Amino acid sequence: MFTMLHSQQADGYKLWLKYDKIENSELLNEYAEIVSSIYFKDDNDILKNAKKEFSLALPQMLNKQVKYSSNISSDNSLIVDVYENLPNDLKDLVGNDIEVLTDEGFIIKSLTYKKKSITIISAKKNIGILYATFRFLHLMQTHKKLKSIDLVDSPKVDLRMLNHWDNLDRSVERGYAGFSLWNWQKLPEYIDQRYIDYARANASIGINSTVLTNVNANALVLTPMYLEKVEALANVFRGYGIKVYLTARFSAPIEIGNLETSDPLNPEVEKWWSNKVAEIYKRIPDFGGFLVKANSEGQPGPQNYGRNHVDGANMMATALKPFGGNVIWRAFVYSEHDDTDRAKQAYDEFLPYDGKFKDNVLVQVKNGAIDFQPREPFHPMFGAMKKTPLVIEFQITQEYLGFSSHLVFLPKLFEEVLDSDTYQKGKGSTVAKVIDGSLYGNTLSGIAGVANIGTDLNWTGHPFAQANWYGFGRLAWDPDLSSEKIADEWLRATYSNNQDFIEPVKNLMLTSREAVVNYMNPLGLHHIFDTGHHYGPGPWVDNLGRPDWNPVYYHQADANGIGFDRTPSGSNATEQYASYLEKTFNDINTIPEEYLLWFHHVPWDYKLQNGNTLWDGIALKYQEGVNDVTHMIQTWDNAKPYLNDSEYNEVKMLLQIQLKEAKWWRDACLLYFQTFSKKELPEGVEKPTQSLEYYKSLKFPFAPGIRPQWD
Ligand code: GCV
Repeated sequence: MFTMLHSQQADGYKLWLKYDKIENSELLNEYAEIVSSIYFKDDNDILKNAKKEFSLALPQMLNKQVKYSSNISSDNSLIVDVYENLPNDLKDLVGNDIEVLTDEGFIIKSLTYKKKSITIISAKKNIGILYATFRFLHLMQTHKKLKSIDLVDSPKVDLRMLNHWDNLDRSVERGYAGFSLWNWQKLPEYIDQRYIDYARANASIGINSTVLTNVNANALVLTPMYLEKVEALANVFRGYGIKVYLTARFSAPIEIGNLETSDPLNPEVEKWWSNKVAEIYKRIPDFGGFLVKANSEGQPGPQNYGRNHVDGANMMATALKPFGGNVIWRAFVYSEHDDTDRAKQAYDEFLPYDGKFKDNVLVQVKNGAIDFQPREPFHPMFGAMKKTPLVIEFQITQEYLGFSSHLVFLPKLFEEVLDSDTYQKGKGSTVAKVIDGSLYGNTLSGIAGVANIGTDLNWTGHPFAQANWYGFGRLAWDPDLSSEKIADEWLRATYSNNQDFIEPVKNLMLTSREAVVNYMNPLGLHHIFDTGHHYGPGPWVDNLGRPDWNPVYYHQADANGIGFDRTPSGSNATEQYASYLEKTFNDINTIPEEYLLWFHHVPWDYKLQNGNTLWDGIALKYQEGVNDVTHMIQTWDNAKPYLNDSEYNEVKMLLQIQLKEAKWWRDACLLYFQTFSKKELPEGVEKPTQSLEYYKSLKFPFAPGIRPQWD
C-alpha cells in the first residue's frame, strides 16, 4: 500500500491521487451516504487493486473508516462488481448500458433497487471496474455531485501507451526528470514501490500499455537475463491492466543471436524472431509486442538488406501473431542520402505501403512531419494512409519545449493536432477520427506519448509537467476531450477545488503553450534549437553533418526574408495534404499565420494581418512570449494564498528560469535574424542585454537528455 512520510506531503509524489479531506460538509455528507455500506468483490488481482484504492482514498477524503460487506444485501448503498456476477434483478436494471460498453468501459449509476437509492459500479470485465474506481474517486476529489450520477464510459482508443526512451544504464534519452524508473540491477527480486505507484497513476487515467525501453534500442533487453526482469515488471503492471512492450533492435539476431544477418526474408532470421517471441510469451503471456525504429537516424533495419519496411514489420508480425502481439513500426524516417525536404520523406516512403502490412501491424507517426516542435501542422500521413492503423506519437517530455523547467500545458498542443481537419474523407475528417479508427473503420487504434517520467521525487521534474502526463492519458482515452476540462480536472485533483484558485491558474495553463510558441518559434518558425541537446536557441547552427540537422536549413533566412518554401515554388510539401488544405497552405493570403513560415519564404516587409511588417511582427511575437511569462508569474503570485510554501516556491523558481530563458530566446533569435533583415527592433521590444557573439558562445555539453559530449 502506498504510504507517505509526513515531511514529504508537498513533494508532488502523490500526483493527482492526493485524496485530500473533503471540507465541504454538504458534499461530505452526500459522499458518506453513498459509501455507507459497500459491496466490493475482490477475488482477483485487478479487483484487489481497485478495492485497495478505495481503502486508501475513502478514509482520507471522508475522514472515517468505511464498511464493506461480503455479500450483496439490502443494506448496501454501493455495489461494485462485474456484470456477470450481479443478481438478475440488478442485471435487468443496468443491462442496456452494459451492452454498449467495450471490454474496458464501465458504468457508474444511481438507481433505485429494492425501493432504495443505491449506486452501482459495473463493467463487462475487471479492468472496467478498476477504471471506474479511479473515476469515482476522482469525481469525489474534484467535488462533483454523485447523488444522481449516470455515467457510461468506454475508451475510444485501444492502445493507450507510454513510450519510455529509457536506456539500460538508466539514462533517459530526452529525459528531464532524473533517471529511469527501471532499476535493472535490482530486478527481478526487488520490486520498488515506485513500480506500483507508476502503474496506479497510469491506470487512474486509463493508460494500458507501456514500452519500457528506448526506440534507439539495445538488443540486450531481449536476452534471458533482462527478460526475467521485464517479467517482474509485467507481473506488477498486469494487476493494473497495463501490458508491457519492448523495443526490438532490428540487428538483434546478429548481436545476441550469433547469426550473420538480420535480413527479414532469411529463414534463419524468421526462425530466430519466432523463437524469441515464444520465449517472451512463455514468461509474459500477455506481452504486448514490439515497437521498432528501423532505418532511421542510423538504426539498423530491413533496408540494410535491400528489403523494405513492409518486409521488416510483417516478419515480426508473423512471429507475434500466434500470441496476439502487435508490431508498432515507426514512420519517423528521413535519410542523409535524400535531399528531399525532410518534412516530405516519411509520407513519400510509407504511402506506397498502405494496405500491405499485416493486420497486427500499426504504423506510429509523430504528430508533425519534423520533430515535436512547439507548433507543427499535423503530419500529412494522417488521413492519407487509409488502410493502415496509424498510432499518433506525441512527446510528453519537453525536448523542444524548455525541458522540465518551462511550464507548458501540452494538452493544448495535443488538442490542436487531434482537432485538425485532414479533409481526406471530406470535411470533418479530423486527426482524432483517424486515430480512434472511426474514419476508416480500423479494427485497432492507438495513441503513444513519449514519457516525461523519471526518478525525481515529483516524477516529472516540473510539478505542472504532471498535468501533461495526466492530460495525455485522458486524451488517449477520449481524443475529443477539451484541454480546458483536463486542466480543470487536474488542478482540482492536484492543488485545490477553490474556484478563485482554479480560474486564473487554469487560464495560465491554457495560455502557456502559446507563450512558448511565441518566445521560441513564432509564426511557423521551427527547429531553430541549439545542436544535439536542443536546449536554448541556435538559429545560427550550420555546421552539422547533415543539412537537415542544421537550423539554417529550416528558417532559410536571407536578405530578402525568412521561412521554408514548401509551396510548388519550393519543396511542394503542401501537395501531401488534401486539396482543400493544399490550396489554403499554398496561398499566402489564406494560410493561417501560425504556419506562415513553415510553408512560405516571406519578405521582411511583407504585411501581416495586423498591418505590421513581418520583421516587426516576429520581433513583437518574441516580446509577447516574454510578456506572457511575466503574466504567468503574476498569476502564480496571486495564487499564493491557496498554496503551501513549498508548492508556491517550487513553481515560482521554475517560472523565473522560464522568464530568463524566454528573454534569452528573444534576444538571441532577434539579434541573429537582424543580421539578415538589417532592421531596427520595433517599439515595444526590449533591447538585448548581450551581443549575438555572446549567445553564440554559450555551450551546454552537460545539458540533460543526451549523453554528455565535451569537445
Ligand atoms: C529517440 C529526435 C530526438 C531523438 C529521438 C528521435 C526519435 O530526433 O532528438 O532523441 O530518438 O527523435 O524519435 O527517434
